[in-house]
This record gives sequence, structure tokens and C-alpha cells, in this order.
Amino acid sequence: MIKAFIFDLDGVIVDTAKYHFIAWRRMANAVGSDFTEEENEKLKGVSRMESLDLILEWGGVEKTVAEKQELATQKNEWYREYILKMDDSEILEGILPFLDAAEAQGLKLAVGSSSKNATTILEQIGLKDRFEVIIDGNKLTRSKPDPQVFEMGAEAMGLKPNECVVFEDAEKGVDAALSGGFYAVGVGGDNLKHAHHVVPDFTNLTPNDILQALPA
Ligand code: B16
Ligand code: MG
Repeated sequence: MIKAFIFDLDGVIVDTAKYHFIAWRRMANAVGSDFTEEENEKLKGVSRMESLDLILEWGGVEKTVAEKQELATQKNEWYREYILKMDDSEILEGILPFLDAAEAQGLKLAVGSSSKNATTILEQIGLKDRFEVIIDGNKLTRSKPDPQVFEMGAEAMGLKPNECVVFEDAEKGVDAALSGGFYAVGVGGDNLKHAHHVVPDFTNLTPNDILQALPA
């Protein structure tokens, strides 16, 4: 029986990929390289340091460990300039009624995000107190597709993976949910077809639509 919904943050509740793109592109340009929107798509759900490694590799740029740390810090400062301006108008369509309905049905709500900025973003958009559990990148030692983020979320709620549905916009996030034994709902793209169910977004979506679409 499903007892909780665990939401990825970036790409499910808000669209921060556009801010990550601007900040990463600025960083790539600063080291004499560039970065495309197509490449940005591949970084969804990927941790900050792994994203940096990929961008440097794609640009053929080599840096020392200390230089990489500086670049990641600088990118995060640029990124935070954008997220500190966010407000509740950036909550994606359909999320608020979906959370209300899920709560009214007695489902527990959690966030499972790779982002170290997840709590800041949830505070900015006024949703921090809507979730019983928030697992963010600061608590993780392993990145998606490892299921650690969702396992920690389920454990903190006292639930088993097969009692939780994970909502994810990233292929690696769906992989993480499936490998941990969670129900996985893909939100958006064509690359999420391996999830138990896929929705385009949360517009007019109800918790019962999800519960009925999952395999028994
Ligand atoms: P930060 P999610 C992920 O969040 C993003 O999808 C990914 O693009 C980003 O690199 C990662 O967080 C780390 O973010 O630099 O803020 O720690 O989708 O797992 O909520
Ligand atoms: Mg995401």
C-alpha cells in the first residue's frame, strides 16, 4: 500500500535547470570553453562536482582538484544569485493542488534532491514546511542513480521503498528509484519510459490518477 510521495525538486517542483544552465555556461566561458542547452539536459539529477567534471571533459579543459573546487564554488555563487530571487510564482503548475490532495488523503510528503541548495529553494518558494522529510545533496555520499537519496527519505518516514512513489524528471533519478525498489513516476521527457508511469506534468493530476496507474 502506498503511504508516501517523494518528490525530486529541480525539474519536478520548480524549473531551476534554466538557472543551472546560465551559471554553468558562465563558468564554461570563464575557462575558455562553452556549454550547450543539450549538454545541460544531461546534467539533470547529477551532483555539482560530477556536473563540473563532465563540462570540463566536454570542453577538453583540464583543471587541478583545487581549481575545480574554486570553479564549483564560483558557479554556485552565480547560481544562488538566481535562486535567491525565486518566489512562489515559480512553483510548477498543478503542484500545489496535488500536494493538498495528497495530504488530505493522508499520504506523507517528502523531497529527495541531489541539490545542496534544495532547502534554500524550498524556503524561497514557501514550501519548506509542506514536507515531513527533506533529503538534499548535503546529506548524500552517493549520487543518483544510486538510490541513497530516496532510501534515506523512506527510512526517515519509517517506510519501506515499496510504500513510496518517487516523482522524477531525470533519467538517472528514475534509475535510482527503480534500483531502490520504489515506484517511479517520470515527469516530462521521452527518456523516462522505464518508469512505472509517466506524466507530462502535474496539471490537473490527482493522487488517485497516480495510484490507479501503478502496477499492483
Ligand atoms: P547543486 P534534483 C539536481 O537537483 C539538479 O537536477 C542538477 O542539475 C544539479 O547539478 C544537482 O541538483 C546539484 O545541485 O549544485 O544545487 O547542489 O533534480 O536532484 O532536485
Ligand atoms: Mg530533477
